Amino acid sequence: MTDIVQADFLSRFNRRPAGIWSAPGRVNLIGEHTDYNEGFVFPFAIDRRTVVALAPREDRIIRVASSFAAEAIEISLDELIPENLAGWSAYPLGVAWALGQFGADLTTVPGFEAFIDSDVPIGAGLSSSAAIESAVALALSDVWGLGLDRRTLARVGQLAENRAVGAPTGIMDQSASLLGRADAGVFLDCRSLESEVIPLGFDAAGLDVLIIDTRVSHSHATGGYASRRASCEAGAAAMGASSLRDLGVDDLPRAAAVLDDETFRRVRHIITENQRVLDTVRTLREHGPARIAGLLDASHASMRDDFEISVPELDLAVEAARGAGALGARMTGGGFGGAAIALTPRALVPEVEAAVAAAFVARGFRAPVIFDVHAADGARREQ
Ligand code: GAF
Repeated sequence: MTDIVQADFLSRFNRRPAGIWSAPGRVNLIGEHTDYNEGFVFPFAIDRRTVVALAPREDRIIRVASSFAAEAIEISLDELIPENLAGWSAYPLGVAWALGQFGADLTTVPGFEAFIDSDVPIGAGLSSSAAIESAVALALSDVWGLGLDRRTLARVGQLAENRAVGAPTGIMDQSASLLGRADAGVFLDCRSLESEVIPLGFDAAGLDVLIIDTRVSHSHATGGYASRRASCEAGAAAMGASSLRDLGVDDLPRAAAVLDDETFRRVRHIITENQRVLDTVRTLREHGPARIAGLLDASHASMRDDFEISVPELDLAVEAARGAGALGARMTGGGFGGAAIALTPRALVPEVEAAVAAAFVARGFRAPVIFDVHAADGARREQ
């Protein structure tokens, strides 16, 4: 893809880029909606990437173009505030603005031109947005000579998403995209931002991670995502905690007594999901990847019944995959659409794919898109 992006940059801007950078999408193995509760997550970067070719200009103009939109967007650094940003360009331009909040002097840095291409599916819950943010953040940190570390670049991407895109999301997706490693997951403490790269061993165990993209579209800038976040904050406050991270399974009886039923179930999801992340990491280390399957199933049930962020298509994907031999399955990402993952013995992949496709036909749902992913390296400079 780097050759194509280089050629696209050349034909769009009539010159060669100064460099090419890339960043992957992510799958969250487990730990959903725990990031903004200062809890634990365990995602991995995937072998689908966003590539950005970029070159500084001699003036203060920014021009961004991409393979997924016809028009190039132009803006001056002097006008670069979240309120002026919209559409797809809010992701790269939001990052440029957010770097200004993390030390870049936007009154002196040069403008730039950028061309972006990606094979991370958009709207599938695989963090195509974080892939753009991470690639652009790394590129601009290099070109503007900022020397920011990856943990800070993740916060830059999150701030861009929160302020320029308007989605009140946590730090997980950008962290996975920037810190991922081949065949490994990123175990992240979202309070301290300490992270550990932990080998997954799926390939060696003969396991594939299947993505079942339901093609039910979702947006975290509207509706359910923000209301779940608000419930978590209300639940923590009612329990006298600064965040749900401070509560554990021992606090559940008191939570049941103090909270209304809906808030209690939201809180119970977060408390038990944090525990499941810790259990997944321990189980993986002690017993290998096949044994984490039950935790994936339990995570899905908790999101379906307690956090109520699943949809019928995701539930069906999980049930059909499990029925055809997947060891464990769960929806992944923020919910209300997007994709499920199914941890599947390689020999059973054709059966699982066929069973899921047939189940969708039988229920009259739009055909899902099914493919496998592998844990890949995080953001990097390509050229
Ligand atoms: C989305 C958000 F961007 C993440 O921060 C995280 O909250 C996730 O939903 C749910 O776990 O991907």
